[in-house]
Amino acid sequence: MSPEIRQAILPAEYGAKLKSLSLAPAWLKLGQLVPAGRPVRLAGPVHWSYREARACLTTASELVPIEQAERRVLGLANPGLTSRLATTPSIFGGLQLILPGEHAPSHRHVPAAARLIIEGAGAFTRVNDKDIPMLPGDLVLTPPHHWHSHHFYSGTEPMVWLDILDHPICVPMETSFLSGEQEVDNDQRAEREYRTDHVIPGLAPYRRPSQLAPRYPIWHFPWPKTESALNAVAANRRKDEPVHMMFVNAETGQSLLETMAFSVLMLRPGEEYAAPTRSASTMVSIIGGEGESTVDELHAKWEAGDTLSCPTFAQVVHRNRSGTKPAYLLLVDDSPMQVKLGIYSEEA
Ligand code: 1HN
Repeated sequence: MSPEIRQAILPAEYGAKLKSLSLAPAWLKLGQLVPAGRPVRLAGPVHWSYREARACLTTASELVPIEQAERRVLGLANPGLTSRLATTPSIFGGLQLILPGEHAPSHRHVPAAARLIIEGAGAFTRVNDKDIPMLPGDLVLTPPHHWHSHHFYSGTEPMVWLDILDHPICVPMETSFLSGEQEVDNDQRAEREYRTDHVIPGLAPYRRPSQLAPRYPIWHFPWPKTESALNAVAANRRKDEPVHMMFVNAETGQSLLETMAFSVLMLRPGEEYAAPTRSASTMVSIIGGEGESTVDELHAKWEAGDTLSCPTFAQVVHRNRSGTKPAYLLLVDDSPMQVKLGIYSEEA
């Protein structure tokens, strides 16, 4: 029976009575809440050209003083997701620009964040009390409730990076706020005491068995190290084995953030990679190279700085169009959260 017919048989005064008691006939919504066979998808596959977005960022820097904006960010707003500012159903991507001499003041909040640097040099992100240099391709974490500010110490050209946040999940959960000065997370105090740099993989600062491992032991993943690791792995891989490496928490082996996983895909010259069809949504940022992707009905040619939104269950193929140069893609997906919720699935 169609929802309209089911609706029609409800007497009007009964409907009014339910409403007055804050009750709702869920049987009218079942088709929307749990549609047969596959989910309702509002998020579309989308491609954002960095060249076009960059021009709009320049205009923003002329129109909006940093003091007014606090963060001068153009959100990658998926046109299907009208009720929230989001790139995929769970992930926000935004392009942030700061000019030489500017700084974005310190704040902290519930949503977890990370940044992928796209362009420029001379700026730092301060996470809690540590200055992290930002250079193209670097990945920098700001986990939940970590103080962060952005500072330009030297340099003459604007800096641009991709902000990556999970507020599309925190906002509908009604947990998102600036946590400011309040003491919200006791673990963090422990972290400040025990956190020290992990200089080489697998060699961690000593801690007694009674001490907890820091939840976020590494905040900075410089691109030169990532690139040389990918190139080293590629040298030992067969041509038909993808070069796909994920960033992991050095203490736990888990994803860097609770909600999002970060990985880098290297496409060797001419290589094509078909991603598994899965329940996770993915934001893809092109670190370097030139290529094209198919995401369901979207066909997009991309270059460095471009972003793609791959919705849940999308059919995704990435291809390096160069016959001589590698391409590198950062993939951010919500699989860790879906696994924790027990809802992650993929097709073989
Ligand atoms: C935020 O705090 C930053 O700290 C960037 O750089 C983008 C987008 C939405 C909400 C908070 C930042 C953001 C953001």
